[in-house]
Amino acid sequence: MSDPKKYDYNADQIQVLEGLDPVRKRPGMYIGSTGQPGLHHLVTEIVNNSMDEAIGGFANHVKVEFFKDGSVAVYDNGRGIPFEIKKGYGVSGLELAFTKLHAGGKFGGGSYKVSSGLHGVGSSVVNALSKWCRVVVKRGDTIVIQEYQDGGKVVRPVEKIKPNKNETKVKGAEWNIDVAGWNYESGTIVQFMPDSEIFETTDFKYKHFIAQLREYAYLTAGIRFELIDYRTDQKETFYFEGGIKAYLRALNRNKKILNDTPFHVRQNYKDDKDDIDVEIAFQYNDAFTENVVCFANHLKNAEGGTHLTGFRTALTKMINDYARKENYLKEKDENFSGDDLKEGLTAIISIKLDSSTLQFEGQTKAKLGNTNVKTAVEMVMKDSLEIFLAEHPRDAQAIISKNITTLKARLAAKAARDTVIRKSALEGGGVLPGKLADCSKKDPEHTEIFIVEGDSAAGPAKQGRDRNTQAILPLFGKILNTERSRLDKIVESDKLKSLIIALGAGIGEQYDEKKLRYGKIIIMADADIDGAHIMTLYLTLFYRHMVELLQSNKIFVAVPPLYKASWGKNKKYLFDDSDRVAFLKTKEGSSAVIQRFKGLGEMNAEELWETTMDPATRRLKMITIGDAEKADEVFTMLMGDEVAPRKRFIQTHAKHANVDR
Ligand code: TTJ
Repeated sequence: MSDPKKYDYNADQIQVLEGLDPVRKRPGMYIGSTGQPGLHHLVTEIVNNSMDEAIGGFANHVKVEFFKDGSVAVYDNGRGIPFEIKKGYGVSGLELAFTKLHAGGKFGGGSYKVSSGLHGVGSSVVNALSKWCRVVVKRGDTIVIQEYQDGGKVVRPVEKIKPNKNETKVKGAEWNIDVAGWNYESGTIVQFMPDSEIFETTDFKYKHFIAQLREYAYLTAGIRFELIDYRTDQKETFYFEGGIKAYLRALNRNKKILNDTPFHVRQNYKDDKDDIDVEIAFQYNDAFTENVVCFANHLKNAEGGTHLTGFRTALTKMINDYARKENYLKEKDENFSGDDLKEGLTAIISIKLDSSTLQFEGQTKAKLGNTNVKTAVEMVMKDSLEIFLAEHPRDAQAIISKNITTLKARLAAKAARDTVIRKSALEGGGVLPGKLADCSKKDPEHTEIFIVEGDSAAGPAKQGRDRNTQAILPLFGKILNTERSRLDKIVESDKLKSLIIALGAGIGEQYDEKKLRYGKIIIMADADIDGAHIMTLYLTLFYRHMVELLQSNKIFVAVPPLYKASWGKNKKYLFDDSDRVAFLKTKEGSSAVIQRFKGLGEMNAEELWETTMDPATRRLKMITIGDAEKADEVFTMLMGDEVAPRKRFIQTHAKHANVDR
C-alpha cells in the first residue's frame, strides 16, 4: 500500500517544544471539551497511535481494556515506542513523547497518520490530563516501563522489568495490565487514569468504543481489535478480512442486492503535491434510500466533503458513458443526473493522507475540505469503475436498470406535476372560482383583491367594497401546510387552487407576473392568534411558491381597528391601544362609548369600508421579504420535523396559541 520507509522513523525525529502546563490550564484547546467526548478522545488518541503502527504494516492486534479502578489500557503488537536516549536531549524518545508538547511534531511526520487528526493532540496530552499513566514497551527480550503521576510528572524513569510479578511506583495505583499475556515479539502498552479533577465525568461509555473499534476494524482489513470491559465483564472482538467490503455487506444486510459483485478499489494516488490513499466500495440494493459513509484518516465525515464530491462526479460520468456506449441510454434519452444514481446506493469512501494537512469544514467540522482529494478520488474511481463495468456486464446491467427506473420516476413525477399545475392552476379551465366576487376593471394597475378569512366577514366586505376596483375572495379555515407539501399537493387543495386561479399568474417555476390579475393582494384576517396563524400560512405560501409577489411589494395586510368610539352623533375608530389611551385624554373621550371589535365579522359593510377597505382612509401594512422569511421560520418550527422547538414554542405560548396537529 504505502512505502514502508515512511514508517522507518526513530527517536531523533521527535520535535520538542514545551512542557505540559498549557494542557492542564486549557484542556478544551487540546481535546475539544472536558465532558464525555473529551474523555473518550483520550482513548481514541492512544488507540490512533496503534492504528498508525497497524496501517504501516507493523501491528495487527490492538486491545483496549477498561478496568474496575477507572483506568484504561491500550495494547498493540507494533514495533514499540523507541526508549533509547535521544541524542542532544539526554532523555528517551519515549519520555519526550509523553512529557513534552510537540506541536506538529509527530513521530516521523509526513506519512499517513491517523493520530493528531482532529485536535492535534498526542500521548503527552493524554498524560497531562491523567492522574497517573504508565507505558510498557517490549522489544525482543527487553521490556521497559515508565510511570507518571499528577499530570505527567515522571515518578519512575525508564527501567527494565520482567514480564511477571510487577509492582507500580505510582501511589495508590494498582498493577492490572497483563504484560506476560501480551506475548508478542514486540509491542506497546499504555495505561492511564483520567484525572477526575479535569473531567466532568470519568465514566467511559463502553458502547461508544464498540462502535468506534468496529468501524476501525472495517477500515483496516486484517487487523484484530479486542475490547474488554472488566467493570461489567463484557468482551468483543472485531476482525474483518474483507475490510470495507465486509462493511458494505453489513450495511446491505437484509436488503435485496442488485449487483452481486460489489465494486471495490484500493489505490494510492500520487503526483508532485499529493500522496493520497483511496479506498472505495459500493453496491446497489433495491431500496430507495442512499447510504454513503465517508472517512478521512478513519475519521467519519458525516457531512461528506471533497472525497464524496469526487466520488459522485466519477460515478455519474462513468455510468452515463457506459450506459450510452452499451445503448442502455438511447440517443433521445437524457443523461442520468447525480441524484438519479443515489437511490439504492450503499457506499464506503475511505481516504488517507498526511494528517497534518487535513482540513475540515461545515457546522460540525465533519466535512472534508482538502480540494486535492476530489481529484484523487475522481481519478481513481474513473479508471477502476471503467474496468469494473467492462469486466462485469451483468452487474453493470443490474445497476443501470435501477438507475433507469429512478430516472423514469423522476421524469414521470415532473410531467405529472407540470400537467397538474397547468390544468388546475395556470389555466383553471378559463373559469374563475365561484367564490370570487371579481371587480369590473381588468387593469391590474387599478385593481386589488382582498383575501378574506371566514364567511362572516366576506358578506360585509362584498357589500362594502368598490366594485370597480376591488375583488373579494373568501377563503375559509386554515390552508394547507405548504412547508411539507410539494407543489403538486398544493395545487390539489381546493382553497389554494381558487386563490392561484384568481391571481392568474401560476405558481412555482411557471409563475408569470405578467398574467397577474391584480395590483395589490390584501390579506384580511382577525387581529387575534388565529388570524396571525392564518397570516403565517399565507405568507409562507407566497414566500415559498410565489416569491416574486413579495419581491415586487404586492402583498399587503389589512389593518382593521380594534375599537370604535361613539359620542352623540360622532364616531372615531381607534386602531390600537395607544390610539385608545390618547383618545381617552380628550374632551370627547370622557363621554364616549368605546366598543371593541372582536373580529372582522362584527363590523357591518359601512364600517368595514370606512375603516379597512377605503383607499382614502384605510391602513395597509406592506409585507416585505423579511416579514415572510420570519413567517416561514415560525412555520417551519410549527410544522416541520423538529419536535423539540415546536414543543418549546407551544409550551411558551400555550395560553394563546391554537396550533394544528
Ligand atoms: C517508533 O519508531 C520505532 C518503531 O516504533 C515506532 C512507534 O512509535 N511504534 C508504536 C507506538 N507502536 N505503538 C505505539 C503506541 C502505542 C500506544 C498504545 C500508545 C502510543 C502513544 C504509541
